[in-house]
Amino acid sequence: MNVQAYAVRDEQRPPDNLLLQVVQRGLRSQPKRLPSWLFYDEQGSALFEQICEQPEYYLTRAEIELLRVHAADIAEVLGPDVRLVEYGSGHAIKTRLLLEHLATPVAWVPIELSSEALRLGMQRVAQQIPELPIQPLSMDFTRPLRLPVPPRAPRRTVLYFPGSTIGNFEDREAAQLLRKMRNEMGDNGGILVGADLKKDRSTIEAAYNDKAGVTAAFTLNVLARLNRELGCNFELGAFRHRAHYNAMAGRIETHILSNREQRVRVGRLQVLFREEEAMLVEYSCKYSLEDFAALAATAGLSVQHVWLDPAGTFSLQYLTR
Ligand code: AVJ
Repeated sequence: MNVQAYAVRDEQRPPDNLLLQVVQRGLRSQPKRLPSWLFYDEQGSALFEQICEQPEYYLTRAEIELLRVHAADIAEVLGPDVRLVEYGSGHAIKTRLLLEHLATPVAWVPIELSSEALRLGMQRVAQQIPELPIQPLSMDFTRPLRLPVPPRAPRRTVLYFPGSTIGNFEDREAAQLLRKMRNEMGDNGGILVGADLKKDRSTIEAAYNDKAGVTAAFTLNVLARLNRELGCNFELGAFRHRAHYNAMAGRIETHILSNREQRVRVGRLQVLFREEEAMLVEYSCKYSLEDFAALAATAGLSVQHVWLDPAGTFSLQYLTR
């Protein structure tokens, strides 16, 4: 494997008590909420890969289909000698569909919170393109990046942010993240970002309420994680998953509901949940093409190209200054 460092650079890892602080703050606020990056520990990342295989979760299939149809065209727009920096690389299944079409890529820089997912993704890409230098960063991509020195000068740096993960951020935070990315990509760079499109409620809600219950397990894994890492005593059977499409706001809102009144230990804090109290854990925003162009514009970016999957359910957008 052509990996720069043996140990993944563990960039500015937050102190261990940060998790407790973040969780306590979220559980003290009214209404209760938890940040959605909490989903992605090793088990959560594995559950997310399973979600992608559920018949109802159209996003991943649409994006892969999009890449199958348009990857050569996308690669032509990006040009040769690209350094590809990937935000939230996960198991990197889409990455190679893009990388295999790029002319003489300089390096792939996967950024991923779950080190196990990062390892698997790197293994997958290294197997397919053994000569490609890989410079992994194990960190939260919302934090400031210090990009590793590339093995040779790239013609441009492209930040690849697939999956519609940008939809997990409310517009203000999404714009802030895009502005950060705009700085990181440099003058000649670009952002290739996946954005799920608005469509009928039933299709969207089904994607976040699969029959097999994998999404519910993914959501409740957040509580299991807090039990594992913070010694909390969430009773998993006493909470349930709910994902509802707020058409006005254009987003899926995922909550964890308390089935009954109960108290949970979170560090030194005793947290009271009322019966049917809802705790927000995730937004997944859906966009019209106009919505997304407006969002990009607030970050000083313009949409250069938009590619859609054949069914028109999902978009991949190339943003530049
Ligand atoms: C990985 C953030 C794109 O919001 O659709 C899947 C995560 N949550 N099912 C999404 C997720 C519930 C997913 N992203």
